[in-house]
Amino acid sequence: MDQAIDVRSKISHFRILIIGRANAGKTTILKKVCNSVEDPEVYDPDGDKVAIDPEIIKESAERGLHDIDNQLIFKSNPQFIFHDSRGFEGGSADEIEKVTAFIERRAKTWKLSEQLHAIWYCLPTDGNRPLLEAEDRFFKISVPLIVIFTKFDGLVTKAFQQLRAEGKKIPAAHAGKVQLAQQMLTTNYRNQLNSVEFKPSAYVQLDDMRLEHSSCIELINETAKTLTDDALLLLFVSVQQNNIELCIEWAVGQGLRSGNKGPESVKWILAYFPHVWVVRIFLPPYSYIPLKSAVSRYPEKNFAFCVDALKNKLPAVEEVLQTSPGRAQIVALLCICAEHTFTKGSAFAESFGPAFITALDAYVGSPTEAEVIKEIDEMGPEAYDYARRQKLSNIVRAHLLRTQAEMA
Ligand SMILES: Nc1nc2c(ncn2[C@@H]2O[C@H](COP(=O)(O)OP(=O)(O)OP(=O)(O)O)[C@@H](O)[C@H]2O)c(=O)[nH]1
Ligand SMILES: [Mg+2]
Repeated sequence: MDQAIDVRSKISHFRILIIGRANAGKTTILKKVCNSVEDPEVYDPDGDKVAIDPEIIKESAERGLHDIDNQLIFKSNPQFIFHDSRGFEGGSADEIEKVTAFIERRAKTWKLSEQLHAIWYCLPTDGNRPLLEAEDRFFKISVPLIVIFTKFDGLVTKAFQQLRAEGKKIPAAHAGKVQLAQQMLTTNYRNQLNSVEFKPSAYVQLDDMRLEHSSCIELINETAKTLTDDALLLLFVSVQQNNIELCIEWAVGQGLRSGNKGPESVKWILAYFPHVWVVRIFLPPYSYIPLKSAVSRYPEKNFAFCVDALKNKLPAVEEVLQTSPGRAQIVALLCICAEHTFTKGSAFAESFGPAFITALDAYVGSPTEAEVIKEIDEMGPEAYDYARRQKLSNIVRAHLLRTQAEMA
C-alpha cells in the first residue's frame, strides 16, 4: 500500500479516453461524472490552454473538443483528464488509424501521468441502427475498455412504441417497456459484441443522463473494478468525487486488511478520499489546480496531522488497534470523519486540518460512536473477509456524522 501511495503522490490525474459517434452522449456523461454544468476547458498536449469561443467560431470549437490529443478538464473535478474522440464514425481508415495511434502512443509512454488509464466507449441505444460500421472495433491493449450503452431511455421509448404497435393498451405498454428494452439491448447490442476480437472489460448501461437525479455511479463502480493495479485503483477512487461510498468501501477494506500496523496505517485508509490529496492542512484551502502544476505535496502532511490528531484525541489508540474490533472501530472513525470533511465541504471551506478536528470532536464520545461500537461488537471478531468489509462499510454508511447545525 505504501508503494501505491507513493505512486499516487507522483501522479495527480486520471486519464480517460471517451469515444463515441456524434451525439452519443459523451459530453453529458463527462459533465455528470465531474458534477459540472459547464463545458470543459481545453488544453493542448503541452498543457497550454486552447482559447475557444464557441459563440464566435463554432467550427474551431468543435475541432478543439474532438481533437483526440487535446486534454479536457472540468474546473469542478480537475483531477480527471479526458480525451474526446468521435471514433470511427465514418469507418474511414484515417480515423481508425488516428485513434489507434493515440492509444498506442499513450500505452507506450513510460510516464504514468501521461498514460491512458481507461477507455469509455459509448454506443447510443436510441438510434435506428444498433451498430455502425467499424463501431465494434475495440483495441488490443492492456488499458481497460468499458462499453457504455448510452441513452437507454431512448430504447425504452422505442420499446413502448413497439408494444403499442402490437396492440397493447397504454398501461400495459408502460408496464412492459423496460423489460422489452432490456431484451432489445441484449439481442441488438450486447450479443452483437460477443464475437468481437478484443473483448471489452465491462459493460454499463446508462439511463437518461440529462436528468438531474440520474447517476453514473455504475460507470464509476465498473471502472474501479477493472483496475487491477493497486496504484491506479487508488488514483481512480481518490480522484472521482461522485461516489464517496466507493471511497468508504475501499478505505474500509484496506483498513481491515492492514493488521496491527499502528497509527501510521491511518494513511492507508485516508488515502482513498479525494480531498486528502488536494486540500492543505491549513490555508489556502482547495483551489483549482491547473494542469501544469506539480503534484500535490499536501498528503504526507495531512496524514501526519491526522495521526497526531488521533493520538491526541485517543491516547490509547495503539492498544485499541491491537484487537480486531478495536481496529474496526478506528477504521470506522476515520471513514466517518473523512466522509464528513468531504461531503459537508468543511475541508474545502476550512482547510483539512481544522475540519478533521471538528469531525473528530463531534464523533468521539457521541451517541453515534456508541452505536457504531455496539454494532461492531455484534459483528463478531472474525478475521478480515469480504463479508466483514461489507458489514463495516454498511455500519459506516448508516452512521454518517452530521452536526446539529448541519441538521438544522
Ligand atoms: N434521451 C437522451 N438524450 C441524451 C442523453 N444524454 C445526452 N443526451 C442528449 O443528446 C445530445 C448529445 O449529447 P452530448 O453529450 O453533447 O453528445 P456528444 O457525444 O458529446 O456529442 P458530440 O460532442 O457532438 O460528439 C444532447 O442534446 C443531449 O442533451 C440521454 O441519456 N438520453
Ligand atoms: Mg461532446
